[in-house]
Amino acid sequence: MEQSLSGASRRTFLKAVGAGTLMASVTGGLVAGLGRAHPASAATSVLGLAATDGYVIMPGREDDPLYVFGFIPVNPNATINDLITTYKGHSQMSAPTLDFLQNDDIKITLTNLGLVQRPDLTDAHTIHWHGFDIPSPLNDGVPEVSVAVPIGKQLTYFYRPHREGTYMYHCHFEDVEHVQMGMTGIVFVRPIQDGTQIGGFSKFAYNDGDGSTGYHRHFAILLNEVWSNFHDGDRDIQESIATDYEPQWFTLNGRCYPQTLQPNDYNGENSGITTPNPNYDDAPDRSQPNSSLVQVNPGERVLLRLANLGYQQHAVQLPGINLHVIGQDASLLRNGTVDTSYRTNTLYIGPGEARDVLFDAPGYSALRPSGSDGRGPYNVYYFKNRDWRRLSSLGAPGPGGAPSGMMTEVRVYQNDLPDQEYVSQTYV
Ligand SMILES: [Cu+2]
Repeated sequence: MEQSLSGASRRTFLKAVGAGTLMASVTGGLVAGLGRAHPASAATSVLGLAATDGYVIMPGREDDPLYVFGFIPVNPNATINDLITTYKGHSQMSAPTLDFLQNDDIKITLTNLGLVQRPDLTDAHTIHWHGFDIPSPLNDGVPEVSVAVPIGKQLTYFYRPHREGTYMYHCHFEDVEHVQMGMTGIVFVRPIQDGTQIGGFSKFAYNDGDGSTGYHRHFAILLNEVWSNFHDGDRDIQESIATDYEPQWFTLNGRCYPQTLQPNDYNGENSGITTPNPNYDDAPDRSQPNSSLVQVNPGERVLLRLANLGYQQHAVQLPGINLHVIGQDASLLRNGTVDTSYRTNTLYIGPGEARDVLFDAPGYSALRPSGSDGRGPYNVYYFKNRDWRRLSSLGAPGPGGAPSGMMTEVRVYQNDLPDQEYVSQTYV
């Protein structure tokens, strides 16, 4: 019997993507494994991702969208035929942010839909959780030592992450190509300490025991570069030489400023995750659905979950606000009892690296509103690359001229924002 792409199922996925909702029964307790005790699963998350191609908009390429590969969220129970009919050629960049709780059972069914633009290219795809130090090889997504998913096939990956922190995921099949083509996203694991009250917080980046990694709001931001040669070459059946890498665009969550400020568009309705649109299409704002806008209340503690899946190091700054780096590559910066976290105004983050960064939002100054949006007046602080060349696109000038590139805004509002229901929630 065929199963349809029901809205309810898609909603279930999107809840896990954005809201981190626990979706199954709680069992708790400990189970003894083979000679080693592991915590039992707290809950089970069942997700679907589909791999296919599509197009995105970059500055200067508004009339000539850029060819990409990517992961899109789909109903994990839908048939392969239904998924191909609905989603083939409708990819997105960047991939959905995945939010899980430590020790959850996680099942992600990956379906390879094939490529519309390149039917001759019969590449398989995988899901690789980058930075997990104790993966099971079968579920690690490295095709040379495991399996990959051919066109028209599905594979369900299984995980039970025992270590909290911010990671990233990407396709590992012909990875230099597929990663650059857009098959990249952030995955993070919330600590089991979440939900307890420590130091005035109930949400934490790590199991710190003292509340030092507590936060009020968190935002997942994927840093990347985009090199047109690779994308145009794949579109036109031309080989690209990776050592010639010279990216034109520098992106946050697959967008250049000021597109980074546009709200999340998980569902085509600009309304977060509540009304999923089964007719997911490749309109520009939907093929780049992940906002980087950071909206906060005065005095709140904010966690930035940063990952870099480009091929170059980046130095980012948030002028006017001190950055407190408390996590690096999914590890709490604490050596025994020694606090190795650090405060900086310039954060360096290399390819394949992740950082967890806390900052305290300043107060709101009514004397100097920077702007106003649907939430009222705000003061703005710029989260941006330090290199002016990465604040431009195709040679166009950066801020002050034609702002572009790797930049977004932290908006501190005069009026109260409601509590965050899921990571990177935008309020319009
Ligand atoms: Cu791939």
